[in-house]
Amino acid sequence: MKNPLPRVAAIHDLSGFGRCSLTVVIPILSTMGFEVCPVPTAILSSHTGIEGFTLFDLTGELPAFIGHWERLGLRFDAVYTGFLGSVRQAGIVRGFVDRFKSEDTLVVVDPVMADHGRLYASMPPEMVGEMKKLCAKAQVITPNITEAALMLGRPVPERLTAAEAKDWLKALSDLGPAMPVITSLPLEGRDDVSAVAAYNREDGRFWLAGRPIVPTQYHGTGDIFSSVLTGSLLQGDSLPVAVDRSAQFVAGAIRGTFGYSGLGHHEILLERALKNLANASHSDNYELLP
Ligand code: PXL
Repeated sequence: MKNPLPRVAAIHDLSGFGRCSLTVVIPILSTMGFEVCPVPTAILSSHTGIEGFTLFDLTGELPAFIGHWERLGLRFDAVYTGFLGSVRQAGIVRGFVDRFKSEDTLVVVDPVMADHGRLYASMPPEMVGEMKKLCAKAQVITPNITEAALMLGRPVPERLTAAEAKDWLKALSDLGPAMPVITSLPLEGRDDVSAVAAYNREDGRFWLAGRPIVPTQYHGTGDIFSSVLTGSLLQGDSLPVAVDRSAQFVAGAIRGTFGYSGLGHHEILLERALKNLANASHSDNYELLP
């Protein structure tokens, strides 16, 4: 019998504190109605933005872990990858995609490496080339502007015009994925908006979604965005609706947190927003990129 619940292989780290990666991927995709099968890439005491974090790399365990899944004959409706524990792991994850994907499998790669112009603390520079190769296997990729710049070998821009944003999206699509999405896009003339731009190579259309900027930064918002995007596409939403729902949910989670005093940057109150994802699809705020 066909699995009544679509199944997602989620290849991310498990960070004990600071909501990000598997601690947001699993609740979001479960709430949206999917079975999540995690492939933990590393175990951390917290995300790498908190000083003193510990990291136990699980690269050595993955071949046996994946081998068991192969013997079980598992199949996935989506493979969704994020933070990797080592450069060598990137090759193993590419092998995973090749072995477990079928014609209908949605492959989403979030090339988690960097933000605000810098690689994360645990990331060697060689990860950039490895992530590029992994992105080539995806239909959808979700770099932030820093990750996009690193993969394209371009400087991180202060501002991008709409025409430049289209050029960046096309260049990312040339790496392989038919649907590149760039988050944290500093779009000229939209200083007050946290913008996300997307391109669908299949129909040649470019999309823009965004929400008013809240003057704060929370860790894990990229993981929240990409998880909702994956779930939304699996539910059958179009690319602009999926991008807009994701931007809307992230903005709601940020606003639901920002009003409280005394919370740190790693404490986005995901659980207060989660139930909104159980509602029927709702999107009202995307536009064509001019
Ligand atoms: O949110 C991306 C992310 C995922 N996993 C780990 C991280 C980060 C960002 O800092 O450190 C371990």
